[in-house]
Amino acid sequence: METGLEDPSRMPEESSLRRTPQNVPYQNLPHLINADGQYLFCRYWKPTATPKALIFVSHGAGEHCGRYDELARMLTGLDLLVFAHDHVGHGQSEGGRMVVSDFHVFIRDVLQHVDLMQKEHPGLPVFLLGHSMGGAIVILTAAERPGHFSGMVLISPLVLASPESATTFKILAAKVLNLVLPNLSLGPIDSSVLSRNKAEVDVYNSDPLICRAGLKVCFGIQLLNAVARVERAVPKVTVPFLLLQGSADRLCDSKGAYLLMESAKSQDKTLKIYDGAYHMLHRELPEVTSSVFHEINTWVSQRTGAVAGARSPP
Ligand code: XP7
Repeated sequence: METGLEDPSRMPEESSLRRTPQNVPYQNLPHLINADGQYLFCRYWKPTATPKALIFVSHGAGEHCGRYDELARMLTGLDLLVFAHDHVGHGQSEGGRMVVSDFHVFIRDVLQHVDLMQKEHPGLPVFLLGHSMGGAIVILTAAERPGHFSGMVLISPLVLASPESATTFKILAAKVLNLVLPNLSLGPIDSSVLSRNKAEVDVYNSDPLICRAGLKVCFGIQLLNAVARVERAVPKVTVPFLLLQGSADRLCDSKGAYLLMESAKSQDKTLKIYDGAYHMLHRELPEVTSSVFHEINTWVSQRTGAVAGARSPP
């Protein structure tokens, strides 16, 4: 019997049924659908003038792209069109919280979003900005498309596993554990090591979109994969970059920043070390964070022909 129920034109729009982990329908939110059919929450910050360049913002583990609003607004003031999404398993995107089948999914999704934006804005140069795990994503994204990106800004990127979290023994133990207890929690990040700015630690501890649950073994394995891939990619990196690193960062050791600085083939590379600063340099003590904003502003302006310090009218 013909019921008509199989007819796709009679089906309700699928997106109207899909909701964020916070139960908001995606049809009310900017989103994209990745190659696995997962819905990713997107954000766009548009300059008032015609954009000079595009820049993708790649957030870190456990957090979400809404935390880059201030940085993004500074960049729109330089006439950049800023775009971002919450990586799979993060914020308002789908996927088990802090779970990814393979680290490359993050890179693949960034490239999908970049391709989409470049189709809408042909001819514009594209930059990448990433923090921590988001920095590893940016490095691997740039490495996958040699010559494609005009530059990358890295805020305490994940380049090497911290000596504390990844001793040879712990790596071996994690690989064995991953086979039997992939969902076992490795314990949460001690939020006091994120920043010396207590107000920023409080913001981190109270944001409902941040996943503060302990890192699962299977996600730890993907982070270790990322680190191994970054190490192999670094000698092939030619893209210009600005690298910002805190000397007292216990989550992403400054040794990683020095390795990147020494091994990358980029002609145009800049490293700035913040003495005594912790991990979230863009959310650190006011003197550090204002310098971070200033350095990014100057570096990007010089490479896009924008006027440093410019802000779009309120
Ligand atoms: C590992 C393992 C590795 C914000 C981030 C959060 C820090 C780091 C955090 C753990 C186990 C192998 C809020 C922790 C990965 C990168 C922060 C852990 C970003 N910034 N990190 O605003 O992305 O690394 F087995 Cl490599």
